[in-house]
Amino acid sequence: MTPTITAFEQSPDRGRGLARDMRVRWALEEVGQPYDVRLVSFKEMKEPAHLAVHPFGQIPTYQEGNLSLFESGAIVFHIAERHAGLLPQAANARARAISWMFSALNTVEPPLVNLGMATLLERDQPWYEQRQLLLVARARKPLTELSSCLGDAEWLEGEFTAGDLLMAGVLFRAKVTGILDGYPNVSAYVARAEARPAFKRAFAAQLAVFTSKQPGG
Ligand code: GTB
Repeated sequence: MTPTITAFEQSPDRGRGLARDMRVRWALEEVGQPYDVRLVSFKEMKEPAHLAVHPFGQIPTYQEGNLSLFESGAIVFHIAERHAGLLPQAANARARAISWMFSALNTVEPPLVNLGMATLLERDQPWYEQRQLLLVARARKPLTELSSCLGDAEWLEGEFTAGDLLMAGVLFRAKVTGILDGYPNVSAYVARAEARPAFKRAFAAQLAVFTSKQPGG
């Protein structure tokens, strides 16, 4: 059965792949699973029909038959469990890949999101510069640790896994802040991820949504 995911009808990122449907699209592309997309407006996201699928009224969601999922990490995990290619067969390697999935979302992403939001929304505040110092330091800590852990390796656990997909997905979103510039090996890791054909297909698909909504698109 073809799953249906949800994405912004009009993404505020103007097709830059920063919304979290990107990582779900990418996972589906990696495993070769075709999917449908239901586009939702901000208004629709807060209405009962969508809240029945996503308790927090957000995208992305994933529906397949009578299964409805929310949270991009849980969706990517589900895809990785149901298809070959994103989680190693060997139990220990699989468990480590899952650790990287959680660390991407629990350890690395939150301080990067906090920094990004502050840069976007708090510039006019008198305490902006002082808080930025703190937020940058908090965001750099896990990046520094990740950088030393990654070293010159291609991927975090030998082969590409769902851990890399989420980690690189999180880091890809943070690139716009410039914070990766101090970490050449992490930047190269993200570039390798972006060069994957599945990433490119996912990126093109979400960009096509934005382009189609433009005059003449
Ligand atoms: N923890 C959830 C998950 O991982 O699935 C978080 C989901 C989430 O943040 N969804 C956002 C959403 O639905 C879209 S991705 N927001 C609407 C709302 O909460 O009402 C976050 C996002 C939004 C916009 C940009 N942008 O414009 O650049 C980038 C990312």
